[in-house]
Amino acid sequence: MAGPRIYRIAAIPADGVGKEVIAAGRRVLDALAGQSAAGRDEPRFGFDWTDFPWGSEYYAQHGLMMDPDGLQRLRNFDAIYFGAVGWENVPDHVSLWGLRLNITQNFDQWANVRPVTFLPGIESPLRKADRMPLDWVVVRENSEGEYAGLGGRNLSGRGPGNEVAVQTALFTEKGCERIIRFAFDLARTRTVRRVSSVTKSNAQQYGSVLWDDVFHRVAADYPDVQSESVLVDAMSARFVLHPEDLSVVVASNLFADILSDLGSALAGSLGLAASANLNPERRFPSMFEPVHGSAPDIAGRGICNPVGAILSGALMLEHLGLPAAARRLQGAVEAVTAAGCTTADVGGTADTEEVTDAVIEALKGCPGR
Ligand code: GGG
Repeated sequence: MAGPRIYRIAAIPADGVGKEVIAAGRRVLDALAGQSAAGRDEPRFGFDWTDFPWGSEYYAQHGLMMDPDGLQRLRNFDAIYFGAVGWENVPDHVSLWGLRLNITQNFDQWANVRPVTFLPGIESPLRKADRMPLDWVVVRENSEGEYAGLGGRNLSGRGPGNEVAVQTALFTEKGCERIIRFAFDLARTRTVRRVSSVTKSNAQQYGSVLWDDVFHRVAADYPDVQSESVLVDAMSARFVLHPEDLSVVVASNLFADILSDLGSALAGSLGLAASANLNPERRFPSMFEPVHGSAPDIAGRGICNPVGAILSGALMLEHLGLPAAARRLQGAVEAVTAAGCTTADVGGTADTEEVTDAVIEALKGCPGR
């Protein structure tokens, strides 16, 4: 009998609760792999983890968020499992650009997929969530837009109060087209085939209008998928008032970042939200991380919500070609939240370890569907 397929995963817990949730997610993924067996509807598999100590503590010792040759060291992994970045000893823009954006941009992880999932047993601030199924995906352009990193600060030599800063958003036809096509392709896999594109093209007459033009051109190639263009302010209201209309929401880097946080909060907590930073061409490893940040207020206390990291693990399984295992993991998480085993951010009394143990236990009763 052939041995299990071993996936090489780079683990970068980084800062704050990132360390706790990545440890939790790894325990769950290893338990799931341990259950994989011939006879299930997937091959046997396992994980070979390599830890990288990068982050703000590493910065305190080395003056860098990651090794200078870090990207080369990550290059040949099957995937990256990432925690969270940001701590008080490093300015946020230094830690973000030095680690998370260093990886997403240099590995051309241009599609950031952020499902908004309403889990059973989790209270949503939306009354509608009790009456109807809600479920949509935010697709974030992850390589350019407002995160292109173009601009500068100057003229401070003129004296106090005279400095200027320019921050330029970059919209390329190629960048717009690839993320918009990705969104339409994703919509074709969903029950409701609809793509909502979000811009601010009344005020942003260059970048947003180019995006809209590309969107309308690409939409013509997908006559089987409904499409609409919505301003970001209107879409914020739609998230709250008519979320049942949403299936795939595609937007630029900044708008989708903000909208996906809103979506996670509407689903109950940022601690629940999973994400995948994909290089769809697979020229580079893709990176899977919870949407939440390092949460310094609760870090180190063993009470953070591991669900976002665990469900990011499910997205990683899908990417690795293990959809049955991903479904089993999703089912186990749903069983645990439905049973009321949840952390304080969603009103529960369980700690990180108890939720993690409960997911591992639930896996035993969750067949691949
Ligand atoms: N796990 C997500 C994370 O670490 N986020 C930190 C953060 O500040 N992100 C801002 C961004 O990527 O736009």
